[in-house]
Formats: sequence, C-alpha cells, structure tokens
Amino acid sequence: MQVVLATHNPHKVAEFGQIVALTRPDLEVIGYDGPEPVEDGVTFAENALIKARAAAAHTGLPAMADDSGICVDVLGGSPGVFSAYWAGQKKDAAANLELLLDQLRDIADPHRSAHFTSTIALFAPDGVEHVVEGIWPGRLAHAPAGENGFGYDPIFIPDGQQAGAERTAAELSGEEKQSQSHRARAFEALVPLLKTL
Ligand code: ITT
Repeated sequence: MQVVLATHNPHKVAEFGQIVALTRPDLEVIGYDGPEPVEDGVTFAENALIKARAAAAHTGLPAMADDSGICVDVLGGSPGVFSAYWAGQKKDAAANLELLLDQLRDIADPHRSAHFTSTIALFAPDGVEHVVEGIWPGRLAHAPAGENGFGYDPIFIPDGQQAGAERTAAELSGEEKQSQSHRARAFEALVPLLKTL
C-alpha cells in the first residue's frame, strides 16, 4: 500500500523511513513536494490534519502528516505547537534551543520535566480521518550534547535511562531513538488504522 508522508522536514522523512521499516516494511511511504499549506491550527491535531488533507488533495493518495513539538511543564506546555518557530519567523533550530535554555535559566525548576509530542493525522481518500498521538517523556538538560537527530534533541534527556549514564536524544543512535520516540509511539498507534484503508 502507498501512503504519502506530508512533510517538508527531511529529518522526519528519515525517521519515518526507519520507523516504518521496523514495524511495517510492506508499506510504501512516498515523499511529498507539493504546496506547503499554512499551518494556522492551535493544536498539534489541527496542524497535522491541515498537512495531511493538503497532501491527499494534491496526490489523490492516502496521506499522513506529523505535527510535533516539545512541551515544557514549567512553561505551561510551551513551546508546543510553536516549537519550529520558537525564536522567530525563520525555522532556526539552534536559536530555538538556545532561547529555551535561556528561558529556563532564571526559573527555579529542579525537575525540568518536558515531553515531546507527535500527532499523526491519516487522511484516507474516502474522506475518513484518523488522529493518533505519541508522547516521549523526559527532562531538559542544562547544555546541548550530541550530534544525532534534529531540533531539540541535544537538550532532551528521555526518561527510563540508567542513572549516571543518561544521554540526550541527540546522543542516541537512530535505531535507539526510533524504537522509543514520540513519533515511533504515534506510528505504533496508527498501524492498526492503516489496515482500514
Ligand atoms: P513539517 O511541518 O513540514 O512536517 P516542521 O519541522 O515544520 O516540518 P512541525 O511544524 O511539526 O514540523 O514542527 C516540529 C518542530 O518540533 C521541529 O521543527 C522541532 O523543532 C521540534 N521537534 C519535533 N520532533 C522532534 C524530534 O524528534 N526531535 C527534536 N525536535 C523535534
């Protein structure tokens, strides 16, 4: 079965490739280079649906889209849906990450708890829409570490690691991240729904 992946983010394309290969190697995921819709939703679900609908309309194929971001507890869930543009109009991952660390510098929060959210929308050609979500809990580091992944990975320490040997998401291998990330968890929830196409 063919499904269009409605994203212009090459990191998401690579991650989905690895996740799908692990769980649904029979699925043919096709890239999308059509027009990028305006993401003016106020929730991850709204934005994921906007992207999936646009790609389905453009290609006539089933389409899935991921809208994702990092949510910091002490900031009331921000940056959230604004993660890609946290430091301004330009998508600048380094500036976003620095701004977030700056904002936490003067806040007394020993836990620094945060989570990544991935919301995936699936738009089937018959108009049926599904939305699933995956969460990756963790906390924020005080300084970036690691070269892998993208976005906020260098400052995100996933939960569940051995004390004293904790790594940021950017210090995990691709296989390690793709076996536990928010995106992998959302995709896991999507797999049974793909059978309905
Ligand atoms: P598309 O809309 O084309 O899919 P995008 O990068 O603009 O690409 P989003 O609007 O969903 O996607 O923004 C997601 C942002 O959240 C992304 O730019 C990162 O800053 C952050 N983010 C999401 N998932 C992440 C991950 O796995 N690791 C690190 N940062 C992540």
